Amino acid sequence: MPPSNLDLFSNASSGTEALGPGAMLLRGFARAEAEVLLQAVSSITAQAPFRHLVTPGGHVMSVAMTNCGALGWVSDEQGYRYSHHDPDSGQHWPAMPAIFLELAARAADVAGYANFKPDACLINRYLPDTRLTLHQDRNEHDADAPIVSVSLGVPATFLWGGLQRNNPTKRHRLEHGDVAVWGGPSRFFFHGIAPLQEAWHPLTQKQRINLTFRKAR
Ligand code: MD6
Ligand code: FE
Repeated sequence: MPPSNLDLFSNASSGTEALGPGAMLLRGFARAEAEVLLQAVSSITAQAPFRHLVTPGGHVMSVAMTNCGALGWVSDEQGYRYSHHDPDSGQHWPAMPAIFLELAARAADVAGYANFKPDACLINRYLPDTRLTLHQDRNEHDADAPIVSVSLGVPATFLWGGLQRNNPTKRHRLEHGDVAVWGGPSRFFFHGIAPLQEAWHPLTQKQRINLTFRKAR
């Protein structure tokens, strides 16, 4: 029997992989919508451009970030937090597009988290050599809600550890259209992105774009 998920991209995979307790990787889940998602990212960044935030320790992050939704994740010398306003413009963050909300809710549902209603979408831009060091996502008030993370463009290596920073990490390749969902027992697992390898994707050129949906309040 031919696989039912055959599509135009015969080298792209679909299906579900367990990452760990409460965490899964939905291969190719957002691939069909990728172009529309990236167009929405362009309109968001026209209002709230990508910028390099400074960590509380004074380091400039190599990942460029912006947000959409009621709340946006920000960092500066005062710490990490969620803010209703873009600190660069003083304006509210651009609204979360309906297609973002629907995709995030659908992915969460497939992974076993019903009724996910994110109020924050962090948008990350990676160029060659950009990395995100091991961290926990713990600035959200609602620890019961999962996190939904959408990968677009150039592939990346996801580093996936455990509850302690020094736990061994596994490496998972995140491809264009892959969606990771995690919560429950792995909600506070350490994770990161290895330095991005130089590559080319027709929709994003040298970039990887990541959308991370959270329920912050
Ligand atoms: C990224 N993602 O994939 C960075 N955090 O570019 C994250 O830091 C992340 O993918 C929490 C949950 C899923 C993630
Ligand atoms: Fe994270």
